[in-house]
Amino acid sequence: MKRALVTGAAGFVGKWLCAALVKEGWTVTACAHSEADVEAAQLPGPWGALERVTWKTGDIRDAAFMEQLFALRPDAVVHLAAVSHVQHATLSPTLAWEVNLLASVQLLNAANRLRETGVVDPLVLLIGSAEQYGRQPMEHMPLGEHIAQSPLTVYGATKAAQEIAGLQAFHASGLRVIAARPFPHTGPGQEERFVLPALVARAEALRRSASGAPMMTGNLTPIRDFLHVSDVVAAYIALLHSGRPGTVYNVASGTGLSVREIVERVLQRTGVQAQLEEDPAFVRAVDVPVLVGDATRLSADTGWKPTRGFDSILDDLLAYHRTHAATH
Ligand code: A2R
Repeated sequence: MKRALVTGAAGFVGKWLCAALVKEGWTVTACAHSEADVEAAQLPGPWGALERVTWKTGDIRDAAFMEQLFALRPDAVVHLAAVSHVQHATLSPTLAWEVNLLASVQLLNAANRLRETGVVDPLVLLIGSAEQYGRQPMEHMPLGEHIAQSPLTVYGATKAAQEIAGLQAFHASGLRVIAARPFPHTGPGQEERFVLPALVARAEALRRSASGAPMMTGNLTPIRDFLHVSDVVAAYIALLHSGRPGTVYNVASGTGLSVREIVERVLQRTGVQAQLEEDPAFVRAVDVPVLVGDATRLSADTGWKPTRGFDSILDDLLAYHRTHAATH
């Protein structure tokens, strides 16, 4: 049985990933920021069972904590912990650089030291972001991994830097690092500060109030490529099995939808008719206009393919929102 260490395990993707790894027979050490995060993560949800996970809590910026985690000699590490929200990183850039880059460098160093013992040669899967590409012309869509990174946001820059640090460790010492660039993903359990759960909550509020009020939105023109979190987690596990160390992989559906189309589909699935109205409060000062990814490399190397279409993602979010809103 192989040992996996997952950082950021109590977060949105972490819960889905830990449950999927346990189901596959991995022994999972789940690293969370706080006890409160662990308690929240253990509430039942569609991500699956987390009873067989061993939790460790601490700050990944703390070198002693990192040593403690690597003393467990993981065969594979999936590094999810991050300041994951674009606006949060913009508002707290120093924190974002500390967590998304410096703590990752610390993790890579600890992995390297474990490798040097000759006991375990850990595989490190660094989770980056499509935001690393930044603003790209339409003719570059769908974006392949060969397109030069040009991050526009602090968040994208921290993730690009994390990837460079990871690949440098691979080139310099042979540490088995794989870098994933996931495009936007969503699903049950994602917080409502992220766009799709927020839109679903707003549409549901309109349905319940039957007020005929308009649907308030942010900028309707950006184009995004959305995946269900379960497909993203399947991609991460596929990379642990057959990804090539030293390689960067997009995790993407390859299909772009404008925010306008997305909002219209949300209203349609919710059963609400409403005018769309842009609210300056929801519009980001800096936003990447188009992000659509090409995951050919991931599919070729691992056989991965997304299984959930956009409407099925929405229906899942809606069902979760309805039961969750009813019980909270
Ligand atoms: O800060 P908290 O309590 O929300 O915990 C977050 C955790 N985290 C940390 N853990 C230990 N030490 C830190 N200094 C630290 N800072 C943050 O990482 C949270 O539980 C987790 C990230 O989960 P989410 O914010 O829910 O992100 P999500 O959507 O699961 O994304 C996973 C990865 C991230 O690297 C994203 O940047 C990427 O996928 O898209």
